Amino acid sequence: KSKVSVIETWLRKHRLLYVGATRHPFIHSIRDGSVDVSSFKRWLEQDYIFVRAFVPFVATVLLKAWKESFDATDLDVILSGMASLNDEFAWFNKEASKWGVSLTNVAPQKANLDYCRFLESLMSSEVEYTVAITAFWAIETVYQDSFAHCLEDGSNTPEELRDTCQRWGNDGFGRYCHALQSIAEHHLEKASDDVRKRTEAAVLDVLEYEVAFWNMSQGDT
Ligand code: HMH
Repeated sequence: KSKVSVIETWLRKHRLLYVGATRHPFIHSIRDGSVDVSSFKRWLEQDYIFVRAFVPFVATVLLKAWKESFDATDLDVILSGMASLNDEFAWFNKEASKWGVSLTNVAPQKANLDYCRFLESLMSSEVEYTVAITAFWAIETVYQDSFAHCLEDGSNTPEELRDTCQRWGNDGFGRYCHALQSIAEHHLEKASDDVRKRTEAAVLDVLEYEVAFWNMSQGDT
């Protein structure tokens, strides 16, 4: 008999919130081509700031994997994620010049500051590896699921936005998210009820911060 995974159970239980984070009106507007250019530019500027804060978070996940996991593949998968963040900065700079956006001196908006502060709380050495790696999976998966939706058959994503959607919506990024999910699931299976509860709460926090981030991009902060 096949047992439903911990993560699958949570995704079913919190379906509405997950759909809210991955099928947001901003994503729909990209997919149907009605996206407002100023919203897209705001998203680009703000996401650059977020990704700058995401790097040290991923570094702490890597550190915890090294200390707490006996499986060497954890480290490999997280390291590959860090390597792609390096490419991502080159991409942000290229994309910013394409849209005539300057990435220096952008003021982070409230939803972004709140999300970055949450990331910072997860960087604490008190936060267990299971909590951190699962939050990491959730953060990456929201973008993967959202942007892959904009590339599906029947989507009407404008040509100039396809590069952005490809960045997170491509199959390789999808496989990477699945690898993160397997790692997270493996640790959740072994975790205490207390750690599991706190991990579930962190995943819900991620989903809520992601919704607020999309809202901010559309200008309704
Ligand atoms: C807000 N969530 C946000 N930005 C991102 N770049 C990702 C997730 C994926 O890395």
